Amino acid sequence: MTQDLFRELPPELTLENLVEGAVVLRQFAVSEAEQLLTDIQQVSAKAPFRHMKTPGGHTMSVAMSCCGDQGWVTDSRGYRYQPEDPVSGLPWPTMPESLRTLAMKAADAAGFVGFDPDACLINRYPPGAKMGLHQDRDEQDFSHPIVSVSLGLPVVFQFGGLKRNERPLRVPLAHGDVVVWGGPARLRYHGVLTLKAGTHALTGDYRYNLTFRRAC
Ligand code: MD6
Ligand code: FE
Repeated sequence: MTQDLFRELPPELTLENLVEGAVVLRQFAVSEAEQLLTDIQQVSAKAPFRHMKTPGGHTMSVAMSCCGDQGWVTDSRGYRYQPEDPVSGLPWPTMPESLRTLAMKAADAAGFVGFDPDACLINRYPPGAKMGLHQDRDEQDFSHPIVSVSLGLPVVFQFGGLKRNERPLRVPLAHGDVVVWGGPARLRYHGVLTLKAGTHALTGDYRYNLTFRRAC
């Protein structure tokens, strides 16, 4: 009887505060990871991963896809959100329910109740790929948080200040870890260090990162 009771309890939730407004939910997405990865494959069948070009003309080492009402793009004209995939000219694939639900649950757990993302950017990192320090500032309203889900190979996340020159924290992120940030942390600089080669049972030699945003 007691055993049955315990079996019903949700897995322990660890809230790790990085700075005010930013938390890591360790292992939050582990039990749903296989479903998420299946749904990522479905999305990428319609909106294939591609290496976009920065406005400065550099090709990104990370391959990207998107789903939801809005997708994030970069090209010679700059960074922006738009409702259609520039490769196909079609609307971005619908955000799968598994992704949307996870993002809302994570935001709730972090204290950002009522988050309703309209964009999910899917980043695929091969070994050697990295993401330099940047701010997420292409969204209309910075009162909404961002939910970031790590799947597959681990990486070191850099979490800096509101100015680029502030020395960043180094936060190791593993499969299933979720970072949520908003409020006073919303415009902090962040990035990821170079992905080390490895093999993960579910993702092979890749790391995937999902970032959920409210773009409009
Ligand atoms: C990544 N993440 O983890 C890159 N941005 O692959 C981001 O750029 C990011 O994790 C905003 C909020 C959370 C993030
Ligand atoms: Fe970012």
